[in-house]
Amino acid sequence: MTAPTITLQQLGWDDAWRRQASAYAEDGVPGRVARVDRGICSVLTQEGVVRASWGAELLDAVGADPVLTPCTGDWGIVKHWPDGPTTVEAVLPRRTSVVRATAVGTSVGQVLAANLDVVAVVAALHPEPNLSRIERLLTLAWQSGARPMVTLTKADLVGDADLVAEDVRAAAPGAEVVRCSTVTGAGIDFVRRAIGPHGTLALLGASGHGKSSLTNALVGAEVLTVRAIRADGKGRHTSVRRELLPLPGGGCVIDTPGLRGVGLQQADSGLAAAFPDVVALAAACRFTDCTHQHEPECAVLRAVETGELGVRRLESWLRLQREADWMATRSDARLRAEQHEKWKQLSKQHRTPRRAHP
Ligand SMILES: Nc1nc2c(ncn2[C@@H]2O[C@H](COP(=O)(O)OP(=O)(O)O)[C@@H](O)[C@H]2O)c(=O)[nH]1
Ligand SMILES: [Mg+2]
Ligand SMILES: [Zn+2]
Repeated sequence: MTAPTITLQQLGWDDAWRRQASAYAEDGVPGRVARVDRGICSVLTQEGVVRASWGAELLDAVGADPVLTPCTGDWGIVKHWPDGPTTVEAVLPRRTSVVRATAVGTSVGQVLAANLDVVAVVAALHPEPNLSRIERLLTLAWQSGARPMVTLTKADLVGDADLVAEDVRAAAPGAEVVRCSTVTGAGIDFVRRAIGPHGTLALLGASGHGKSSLTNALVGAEVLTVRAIRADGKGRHTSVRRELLPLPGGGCVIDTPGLRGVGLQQADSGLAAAFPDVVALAAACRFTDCTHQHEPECAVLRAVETGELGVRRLESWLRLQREADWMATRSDARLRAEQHEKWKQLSKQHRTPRRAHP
């Protein structure tokens, strides 16, 4: 369903990427990963879409660090081998990426999408959006390095969209908040302009909030199945694949379906950017290690008392902060375990069998 005349530039290819690519396989061609299914990538190249498995060097790199697993939005070098197969030989270093914590018990992150210019948190206006959930996703969006945005969907379903949008703005300082509707078309042009002719937009949000509908509106065609629940509750069509879709006129959009829980991975800079109001207040606390829960002369608690800072927002920040701290401890623990393992290997090597002395 890809238009035949898409150029790499329309997908975001530029001189800086070209320079980086020149360091890799000369007989390869650049391409952008549109989707990944069980180790096979669909890559958009100058010649169209190619299906590629992973090259030997890439497999080694992934073995050493799973974060290097190719993902939607990556730029890679694709090679056609004379004997048939097509492989991704290398993935160019990501400029930005949305990373979430994977299953409990590991501290390895999962890259949801790479090389994004804008990351939009998608939340429906009806039923009323969950502000703390928006703050969590915004933390991820800020941490990605891309420009965060909030798209409030289904604006046609509510009469007080303005009021709700104001509440969301207070929970999203520094991010653009846009009301849109795929029914009336409101806000779609605004999102389209934010992407620009070479940009990439990723959509983050729970299922049912209108990500696929928004994607279809941007693409101008039914490229994704919009969830339809039959009266008997069966027959849901929800894709679970992350997919990069080129837009008419340039730029692309990545839908990230199937996000239930979104745990934070590394989130220091993301949290600071998502909560600049709390960070500024915290700087005025008496104790530098203030936990903002019971300490005297706590500027954050004082702001809650005066109504300058909402209790909900403070609790949301404390919760995310605790989670990020916990993840940081876990990754420290992983580092220590890895170092211990290396040390064991080394000492094994040096423990050469000694000849028994008589
Ligand atoms: N009224 C209205 N319904 C919408 C809008 N956008 C999406 N929907 C509906 O919300 C449901 C979920 O939409 P979908 O795009 O599949 O959400 P996704 O799970 O986030 O991809 C579907 O029934 C859509 O028809 C909108 O702007 N207005
Ligand atoms: Mg969907
Ligand atoms: Zn404090």
